[in-house]
Amino acid sequence: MRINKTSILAVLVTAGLVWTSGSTMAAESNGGDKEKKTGVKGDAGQELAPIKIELPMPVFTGTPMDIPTGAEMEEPREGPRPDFMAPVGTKNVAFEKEVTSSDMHPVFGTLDQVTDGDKEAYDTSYVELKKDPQWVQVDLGDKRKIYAIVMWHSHNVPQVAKDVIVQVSNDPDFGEGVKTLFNNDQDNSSGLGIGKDLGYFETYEGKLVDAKGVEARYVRCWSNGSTYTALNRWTEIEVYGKPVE
Ligand SMILES: [Ca+2]
Ligand SMILES: [Ca+2]
Repeated sequence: MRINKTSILAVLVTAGLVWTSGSTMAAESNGGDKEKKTGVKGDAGQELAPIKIELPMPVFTGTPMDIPTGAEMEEPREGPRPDFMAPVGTKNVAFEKEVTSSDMHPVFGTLDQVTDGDKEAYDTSYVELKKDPQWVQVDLGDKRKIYAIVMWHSHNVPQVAKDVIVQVSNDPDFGEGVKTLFNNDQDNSSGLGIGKDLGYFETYEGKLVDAKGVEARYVRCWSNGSTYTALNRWTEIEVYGKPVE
């Protein structure tokens, strides 16, 4: 009993130190403008509403012990993620869409798990790809106007996915017209450019990336293991968008 209590205290103290050092970093706004309400108009005059994201069950509280060395981390959010506003009718257009990968033969699970709607933290809810930088790619089937991408790598234990990069293109090979929406590979170890975004802790809420209405058919998401495993785990990718008018 004594040992357990001491261990828990050590975790809390360590976490506290992590927060203290992390809190000096600029927090990412993530598009969560609190003044926005249903019925407000967007830049193009269209009516906006909060997107509805169905969340899986949280399975832990607390924070990872080992944040990547030298990585600039996002300040943890207090309370739930603020509503993300997008034009009325915006929904997940990635559900059950085809998934390809740099590793077409996963270590564990199958690629279709990335868009099957199961976002839970069970051991059977993620697909596991080999180590080193790997990507998964969702084919939306047609060009879409994309407002937000929400991704869950793995949220069964506290961890930080490394070198998270989110790109879109209309070229399935990502040879041209590539737009990078998020990149926290701050030392450019993946070779796609120096990432200016912050590291973050995986949680049941997933990570929401503001796509600002970009038009694209393919979404490619990179990672390079996590603080928990060198392998690349993917639970789900959701792409909130609308047909291109
Ligand atoms: Ca899934
Ligand atoms: Ca890196």
